[in-house]
Amino acid sequence: MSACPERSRRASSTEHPEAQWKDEARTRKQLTDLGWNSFFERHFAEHKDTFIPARVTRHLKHHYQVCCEEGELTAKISGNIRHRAKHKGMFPAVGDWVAIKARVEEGTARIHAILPRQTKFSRKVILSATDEQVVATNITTVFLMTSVSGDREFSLRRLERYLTLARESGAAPVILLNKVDLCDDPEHYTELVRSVAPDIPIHVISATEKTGTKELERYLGTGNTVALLGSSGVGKSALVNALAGDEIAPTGEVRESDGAGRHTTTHRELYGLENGGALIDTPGMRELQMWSDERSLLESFPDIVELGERCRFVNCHHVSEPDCAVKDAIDSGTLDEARYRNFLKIRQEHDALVKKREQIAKTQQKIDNPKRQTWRKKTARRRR
Ligand SMILES: Nc1nc2c(ncn2[C@@H]2O[C@H](COP(=O)(O)OP(=O)(O)O)[C@@H](O)[C@H]2O)c(=O)[nH]1
Ligand SMILES: [Mg+2]
Ligand SMILES: [Zn+2]
Repeated sequence: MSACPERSRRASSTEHPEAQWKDEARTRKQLTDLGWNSFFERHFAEHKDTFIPARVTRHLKHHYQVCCEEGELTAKISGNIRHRAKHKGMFPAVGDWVAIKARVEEGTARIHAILPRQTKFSRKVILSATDEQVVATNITTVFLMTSVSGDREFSLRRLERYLTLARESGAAPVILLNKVDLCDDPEHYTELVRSVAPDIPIHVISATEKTGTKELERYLGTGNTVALLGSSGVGKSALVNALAGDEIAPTGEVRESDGAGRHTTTHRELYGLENGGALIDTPGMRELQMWSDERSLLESFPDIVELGERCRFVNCHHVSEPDCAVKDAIDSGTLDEARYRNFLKIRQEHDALVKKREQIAKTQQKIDNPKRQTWRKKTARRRR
């Protein structure tokens, strides 16, 4: 199944004006179903005379798949985008609305511009301290999925990380506890999750049995884009299929040996739904690292922030300072030590990233301001 709800390319209807009008109304609805709105319409105005709008549904190694009113096309980026891109985040990502030039007969297109993103979910690129990888854009809701089939697939710490990133994205997070059919005590897991995310909606579901999935429809529908995130094997693709009512996403059998799912989803993909709205399926992100600002970090740990207000020092790091309310809470058992350690770890990553960014900014400043540098060189010489 293709990402476009309307799979076939639009047949030519130019010979019949009335038919064309109907066609246009339908295709416009198609784009709206897929998330097109007045925000994008406004930003598309400058491209309107030359290009048509499309949404990126897949990102493969050397090309993109886009969905437009002409159907689904294979697209490449223009030299202009390539040359102007200063970092990875400036390339198109799944979920982006783009301005394209279409060659419908060939089934191809060229992407000439990326419209501003309403929201974006990103993570740090492994091995690159400052480059961000944009996982999905223009999403309204993030389904953070975990499985309750056993402790191996369930991790509160991982959930905290995903939550921090989700908050940063601008989309609303929703937590899904999947595989309830394999769980004796779902209430136990719900309580655990509620303790770290008291303000986030939690749904207990089974993607394969379709229990609890009906309630998820409220997050879908015309104009909405939901991204599914979570470790490999928790059932993201199975949920795509349950919500689409069709086997559109490949799912993996769980390995007998360690209970982990095979990596059947190898790339991110956006699926348009029959009743409007879109779902973005993603592969598991094994080494999820942080790309976030401090605000979202603190929002994910409101209990620690609150405790921190009672520390003796305003700038207490909650590590070795005297009269630290956070350390006291750990000693008295009111704050979970594992949660505290996770907080420290995420904060450390965050601090390292900030440092690295500052260094790069400094270097960039020197490059941008060569005059000052010559002056510096001169003064250095004079000193000698
Ligand atoms: N028993 C049970 N198995 C599930 C459920 N959801 C997914 N699975 C199975 O878990 C495995 C991994 O699912 P998949 O959707 O590929 O996970 P993904 O990697 O997150 O996309 C597959 O064998 C699914 O059939 C569920 O609610 N109950
Ligand atoms: Mg999958
Ligand atoms: Zn403290």
